[in-house]
Amino acid sequence: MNEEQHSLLLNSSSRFIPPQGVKLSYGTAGFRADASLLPSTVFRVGILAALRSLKTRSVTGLMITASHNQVSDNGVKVADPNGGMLSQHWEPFADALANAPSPQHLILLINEFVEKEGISMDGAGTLEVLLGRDTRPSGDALLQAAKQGVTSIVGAVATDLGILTTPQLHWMVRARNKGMKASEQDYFEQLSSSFRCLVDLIPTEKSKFNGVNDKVVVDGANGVGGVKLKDLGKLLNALAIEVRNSSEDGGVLNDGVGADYVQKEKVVPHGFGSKDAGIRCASLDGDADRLVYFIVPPESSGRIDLVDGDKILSLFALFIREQLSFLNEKEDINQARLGVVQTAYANGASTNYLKQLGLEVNFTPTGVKYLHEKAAEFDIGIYFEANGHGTVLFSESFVGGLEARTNKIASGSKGSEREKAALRLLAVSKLINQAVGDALSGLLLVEVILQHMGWSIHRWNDLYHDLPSRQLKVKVADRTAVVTTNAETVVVSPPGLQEAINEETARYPQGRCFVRPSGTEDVVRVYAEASTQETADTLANSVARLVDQFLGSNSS
Ligand code: 16G
Ligand code: MG
Repeated sequence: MNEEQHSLLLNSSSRFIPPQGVKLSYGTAGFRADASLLPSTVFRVGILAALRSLKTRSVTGLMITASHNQVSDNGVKVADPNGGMLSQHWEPFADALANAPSPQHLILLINEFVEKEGISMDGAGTLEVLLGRDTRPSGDALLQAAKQGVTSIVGAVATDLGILTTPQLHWMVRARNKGMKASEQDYFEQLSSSFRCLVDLIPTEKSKFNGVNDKVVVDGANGVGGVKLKDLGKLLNALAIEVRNSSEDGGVLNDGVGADYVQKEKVVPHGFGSKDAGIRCASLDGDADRLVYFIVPPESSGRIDLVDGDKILSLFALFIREQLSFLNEKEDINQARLGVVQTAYANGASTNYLKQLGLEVNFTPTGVKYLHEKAAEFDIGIYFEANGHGTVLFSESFVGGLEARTNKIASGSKGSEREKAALRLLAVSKLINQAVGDALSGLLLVEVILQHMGWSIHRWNDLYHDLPSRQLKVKVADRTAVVTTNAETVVVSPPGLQEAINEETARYPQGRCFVRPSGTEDVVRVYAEASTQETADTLANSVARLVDQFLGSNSS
């Protein structure tokens, strides 16, 4: 690096000294910690995002959020030029940067890395990083730190987009690099116009949607998602959205609200209660990249019926499969490959259901980056985690084929069932966020599919019945002592643990159980499924004890 670059980095990084004794890791989805510990990390991730832009000669993104975690936490992650997660190949560099003890170490690391990667730091070309943050009070100061990191690389521009949902930022990075319109207004317009297009294509005999149920009530986790959903809702005629727990309502972010709370605790979020019995309700997480639905049963005493990511996946799969069957009726186009991707947390009943539909079901380890990568192998790949992270990916060649086909349809005419199916699939590819799972676009797709089918949330929820399950966490001395394989379903280390789990699981009808080290917390997680709630609980508890025995320390 030249003199100018060297002194720029030295000056700026000496303003951001990392806290002592804290080791940070990029983890499953970026750095997360108490916000007070993060200024130097965020500054350094700013440098990383600029270097990534330099390497790829494309726009990258940097998002400041700690998602569903408590309001005093914050976090930072990078969006790659295609709008997806940071290339995994750069994660070790992110860890090293964040933990470099001094500005001198930092510069040394950067020098080594740019040489290894063949990045020329000559200041040539346009480098740009788009910056966004959620509604956390610490977000603004951290965004300023990120800006200083980005602009420590000669020639790099930091564009502050202010408060956004995480998926909006990913969408904008992708759109910019594709040369498409990429503002927030463009995002809202693309989502709302493709939604309208799908509504217009609803078969007339099905369009008498159950009037009692024509409103969806959404819990915004007291975060950014509710605000953005209200803006989006203004552009939609065919759907009434009532938003509760929006950030401007004054509640605490993720406190007794939001998709993570609703999915894990299976209870109503604040602001919901018996008055909502039977109504279609949904919940977003703090940065609006997770979506779950729920029903408040009559006389529920706080419990809900959860309609989770697995059911959203099943609904999407059913609809897309139906459209593909229309499309493939006359065999003049190649059969499209439709694949679904789940993790071991997917309820066994959902996997059975998807297999019964004749679909190819694939499994990956937990974390969006793994599911996304797998789903991208198909013409249409649908992925969801049970916790509500997920989206639908369309290959470029498949979309190209749909475009060619729909261009032929005379304007004004909606054509045959096959042509309508092509138009619908094309609209889905525009409605659903192709960069990353997005609760807002996911919600619109769920809503329009329910209208298309003429289904209530109850009808949807009855697609299959979840097997009872239980999740526990075990605090251990060293969670990295647990090493898994086969999409986290089999423990390879410590030796003997898997055999012991197998032996225990075999004693329960429909028993299934796995353990894995968390990617975000210092614990080992246990998941168990069985034919009754009682036996699922017993299996989970027994296996938690086994983990304890093999690894030592205390379970909770
Ligand atoms: C992160 C992941 C999520 C995963 C969760 C698992 C992203 C954007 N988020 O929130 O996909 O389900 O971690 O947490 O990838 P765990 O490893 O602590 O169980
Ligand atoms: Mg999130």
